[in-house]
Amino acid sequence: MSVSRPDCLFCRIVAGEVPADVVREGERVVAFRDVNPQAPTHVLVIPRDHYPDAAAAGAARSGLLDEIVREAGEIARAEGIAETGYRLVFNTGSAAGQTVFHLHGHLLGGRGMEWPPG
Ligand code: DGP
Repeated sequence: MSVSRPDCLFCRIVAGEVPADVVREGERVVAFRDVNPQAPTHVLVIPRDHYPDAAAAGAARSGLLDEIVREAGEIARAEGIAETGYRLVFNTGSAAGQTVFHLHGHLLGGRGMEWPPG
């Protein structure tokens, strides 16, 4: 388990120090709308505890990845995108586009998507 980091933006959102459009809150995870949405639905699902990325949470056997995937599925249903399909992305490392180093799953949906991603 990792404690909250005062210098981490997403830890500050979890603590309520930085405002966010929260769509769901659980015991271990929080979900809020991305400030720069890339799709009609773009929600970030994050753990309350600080893990720098998905690999770190997996290595620690935190169980959080499972929880984030489940939570994303619930949000997708609530947003009406579960039927058509959605994408759940964990950018891991700067070369993959990660800019905030607190684990987060991007839940994206509400439009058609291409593969491979850019
Ligand atoms: P990534 O590039 O995978 O690390 O994604 C970080 C995402 O976080 C990016 O899509 C923009 C979003 N983001 C950055 N700062 C804020 C913020 O202050 N509030 C919200 N809601 N989202 C933010």
